[in-house]
Amino acid sequence: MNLNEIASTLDQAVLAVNAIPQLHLNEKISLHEAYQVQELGLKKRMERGEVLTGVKMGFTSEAKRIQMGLDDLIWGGLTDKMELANGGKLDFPSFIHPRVEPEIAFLIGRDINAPIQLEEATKVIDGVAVALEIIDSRYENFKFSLEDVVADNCSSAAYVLGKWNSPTSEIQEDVLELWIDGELVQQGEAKAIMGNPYRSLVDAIRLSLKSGLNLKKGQIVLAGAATPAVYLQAGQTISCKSIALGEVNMLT
Ligand code: OOG
Ligand code: MG
Repeated sequence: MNLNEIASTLDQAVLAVNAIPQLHLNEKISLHEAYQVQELGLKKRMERGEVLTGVKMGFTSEAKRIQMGLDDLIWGGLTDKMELANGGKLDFPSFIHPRVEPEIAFLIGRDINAPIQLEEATKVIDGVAVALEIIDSRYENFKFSLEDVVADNCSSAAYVLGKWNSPTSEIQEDVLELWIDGELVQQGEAKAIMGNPYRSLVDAIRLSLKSGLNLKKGQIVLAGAATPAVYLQAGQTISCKSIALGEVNMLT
């Protein structure tokens, strides 16, 4: 298969809500090619009218790297079709085997044209919020190599944003809690994300610029989960809560 055929196969898996075998079992592609497949896949979404709303970072915490057995930072694209309103209901049948992660989101405050330093991070954002990320690998059994998951747009499927807080909110000592049906199922420190979640923002900017993607005012960055992801079932109430940032909810 050429790269566009791989992108089509993954795109079809999304549309048909049907998992496919891992690519690397049959086909070796490089990490660079995997990002090209990701871009081709995002292009197909744009051709259907979806609009890029930002980027998500993956494997930014030890907890996630251990859960998935992979060791490198990854990033993928988010679109407006993936956004669910706070308190909204996920269309569960349109996902293959969704998992949820408690996350931190940043709202980009100005058009980005150059990499930034960690000290500048709060200056380029307009807000910070708790978020829920729903990931849904297009591969059977949610198993993949690094190249596989990058080609699959890093399992991106949906996200829910909480209320934006001031960019200067004190998040360094914050703890993110994931609640399902009134039960605390995961909790992780914000600083489990690269020692400081703002490092994830700095890297999101650096990596997306390298691929020719300039984040724009109003777009978002998801910093990556501080805890392992948890499988969802239909009929649940899900929340991500933090002392500093408030909470965000969804139903399945
Ligand atoms: C890949 C996406 C990882 C995160 O927050 O680390 C991710 C996956 O685990 O399927 O979203
Ligand atoms: Mg995530």
